[in-house]
Amino acid sequence: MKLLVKSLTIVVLLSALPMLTAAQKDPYGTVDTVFAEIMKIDDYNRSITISCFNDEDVVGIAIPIHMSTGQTKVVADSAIWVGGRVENWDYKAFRPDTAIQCALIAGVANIGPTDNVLAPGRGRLVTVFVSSTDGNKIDEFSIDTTTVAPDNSLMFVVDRYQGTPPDTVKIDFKDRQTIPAWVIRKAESTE
Ligand SMILES: [Ca+2]
Repeated sequence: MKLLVKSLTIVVLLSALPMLTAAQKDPYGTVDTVFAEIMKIDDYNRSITISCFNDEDVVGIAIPIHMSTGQTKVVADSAIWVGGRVENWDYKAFRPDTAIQCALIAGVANIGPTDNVLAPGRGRLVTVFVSSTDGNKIDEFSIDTTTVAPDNSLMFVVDRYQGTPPDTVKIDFKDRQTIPAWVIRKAESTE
């Protein structure tokens, strides 16, 4: 029951936040950036390393991705959070939807009485592994950000308190959602 309540809370949280989006914005310092780095593992497998830069405390992330692969179908089959910057967050979600070649990567820092934050910095969040589903080699592979049901688009949620004590400011819920920049990089092939 507790788990059910927890997941309902998350669904409500994830689905309610995007409705507040008015326009691209990041009023907290400079614009935060999400980087997606694609690496070829072999002819049938790719990895996508998602990292980010942020210069304020962040407590929520939603990073939906769409994969374009020409004729070959792929599945995003796992996500590794270990060693990443949000490893200790209460809730980390990886929700692939193979039918539409999308995956939603999402995280909420605190579900219970914890005070996790993604402090200002730069580095890896998660690595996603992708493989061919139909036995064909992956010739083309590119990704972009997208919007996936129930209305999740690329966004960060900043902490309710911003600034350095004693100049800490409490931020209204409606102003806590930011839209980071999105940068795709291709890692050097080892071939
Ligand atoms: Ca910022």
